[in-house]
Amino acid sequence: MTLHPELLERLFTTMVRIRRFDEKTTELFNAGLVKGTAHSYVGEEAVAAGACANLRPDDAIVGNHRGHGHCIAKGARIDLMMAELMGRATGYCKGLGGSMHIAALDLNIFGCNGIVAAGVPIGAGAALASRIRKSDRVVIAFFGDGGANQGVIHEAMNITAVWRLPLIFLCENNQYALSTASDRTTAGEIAARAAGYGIPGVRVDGNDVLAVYETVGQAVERGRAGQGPTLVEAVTYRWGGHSMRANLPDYRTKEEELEWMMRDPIARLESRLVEERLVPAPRLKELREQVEAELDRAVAFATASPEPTVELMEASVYAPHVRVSEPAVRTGREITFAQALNEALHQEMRRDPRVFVMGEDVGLIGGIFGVTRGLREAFGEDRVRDTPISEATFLGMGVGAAAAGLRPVVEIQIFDFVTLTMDQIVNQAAKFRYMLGGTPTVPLVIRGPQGGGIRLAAQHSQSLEAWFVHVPGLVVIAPSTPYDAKGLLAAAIREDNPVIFLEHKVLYAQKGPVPEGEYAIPLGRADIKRAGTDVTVVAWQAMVQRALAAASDLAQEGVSVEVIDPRTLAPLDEETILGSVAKTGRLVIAHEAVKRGGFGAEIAALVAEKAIDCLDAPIARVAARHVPMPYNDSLERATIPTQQDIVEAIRGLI
Ligand SMILES: Cc1ncc(C[n+]2csc(CCOP(=O)(O)OP(=O)(O)O)c2C)c(N)n1
Ligand SMILES: [Mg+2]
Repeated sequence: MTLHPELLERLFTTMVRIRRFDEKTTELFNAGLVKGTAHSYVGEEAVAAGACANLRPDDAIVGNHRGHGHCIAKGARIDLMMAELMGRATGYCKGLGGSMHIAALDLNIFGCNGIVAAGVPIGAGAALASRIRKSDRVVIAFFGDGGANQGVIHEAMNITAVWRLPLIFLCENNQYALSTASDRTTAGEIAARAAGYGIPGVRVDGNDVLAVYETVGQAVERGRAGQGPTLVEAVTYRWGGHSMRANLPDYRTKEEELEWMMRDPIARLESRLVEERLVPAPRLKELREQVEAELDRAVAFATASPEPTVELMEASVYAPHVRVSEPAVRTGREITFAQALNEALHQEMRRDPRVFVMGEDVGLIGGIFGVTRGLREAFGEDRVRDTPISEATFLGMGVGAAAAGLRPVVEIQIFDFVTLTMDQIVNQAAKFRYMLGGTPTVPLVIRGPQGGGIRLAAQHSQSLEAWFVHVPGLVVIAPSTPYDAKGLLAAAIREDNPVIFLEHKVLYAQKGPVPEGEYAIPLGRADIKRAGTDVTVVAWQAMVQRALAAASDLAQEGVSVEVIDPRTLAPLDEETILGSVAKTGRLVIAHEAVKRGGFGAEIAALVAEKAIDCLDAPIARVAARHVPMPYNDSLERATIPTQQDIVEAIRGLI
């Protein structure tokens, strides 16, 4: 290895910058200027400094909670970092993220993370984006020895090995996860786990910056050459406590701490540089002084910076919604709901080369309900990817690929499996833009079938929309007709926010008129499926048809029912619902999900808050019984609301 003085100075300066930044952060935390918590990287500087010295500006990293060093080593400005730690509007995340969420997409820092190991799938997604774009960019994903025991790391090693993605798994083994020593939780050697996935796994002295530099350098070369991922385990030690906040009983001995402080990575490099006359001592002193001055400026900048406003905060949750308009003509051939979705996917993949599809069995067979049929033949395997059964990870890869500028459409084969992906949806996708100060976009569509009616029992039949509308940052779409399905899926793919796109299994085979050409339907625009004057029924997905059938029945008795399909639940077209209730004075809400805590409660509350004076009768909700979906068919029929249930609810109000 040739050691240019310039590289040696850079490694030295980076480590000193990291150390001094975190020493200063501890001081500021104790003084009450840095709040919440922060995790010091002191003692581990050689890992990030050595690893990131191999990267180009267009390469990416993802960090974890102990991420200051990762960001600094990748080139983050310490004044903007310090401002973030003080919660200021000038910080990297405008004070919305704090220590655990620092990111800078312009530097290809895809974010530190408050959820242990969650950044790794995101890093794998950035590596996938690199592959799809046919670039030689690589990604380093940092995680700890504790993080190494998360399932997503194993899933990610598998999928990146199969797809030969340019990801370096960089485990910083500081031998503890919070208070728990790694030998109490971890079987075998972490680096050895790579062998199970057929990829190189290397253990390196994490306090030797040159060893880290060289080892990661080889992994980077492998990644650039298209040879796939590498796992590097860098053994190191944090000098301080787990976090600046944690004030915990002792769990390490003083002797052990002192022993590791003797292996100080900065002192080690410094003495080698001086002894081997690689960099003169006065030059190192000068570099230290430069860091000190830079740090003083950073603290002064942060202290003088303004606090973020409530307006900034509220404007940071969603990117502006896609701007499209409802087509003038809704007529066309009769095709099924599944075919309509399929047309939208073909249309959008043709329109925009950034769109790609991944999920279980979506490629070769075109999905178990046929929604992605023909896409692989039309667009190739690079853009239509059959994944392993690793929902958490391939969904997280969707988040990473979306943040990297692609537009992934991820299929959840049956929507009940979304439970396995909740961290990536709720903590990552939904909050990515916000935590990063309201600028990045996450154009990710998460689609799949929910609902019952085909005897698939309790784990394949739930209606889960209420979970997602509760989370700021998500768009939730739930179409009921083939026409809506095509136009809304097109809009979802063009949308810059993460979208939960719920399809109903029993609707897949239903036919309806669908225009042949390209079109997209605006989000947050309800559709009046039938106009009426006596009672408003708000229903979505499979309940729309039942509500329409109930309306026809009641029309024969002279009762005029208006059926409103919100089509998108978040954003919700409140105006159309309130306008209708103002006209009819009566409201029934029908959904297939269980009643308690269902989205119907939200609509009822909306009308109670904003239009109670218009109501001539109590609000009625028609929803599933409070049971998991049974297998037995007559019990399933007894669980899901029927046309008759809706008729009776309406009759009860008039
Ligand atoms: C999923 C999850 N579980 C638990 C925590 C709480 N927690 C934060 S850091 C940490 C220890 C992590 O250990 P390790 O991955 O080794 O990283 P280190 O702190 O040692 O750098 C724990 C338990 C969390 N933030 N996320
Ligand atoms: Mg650890």
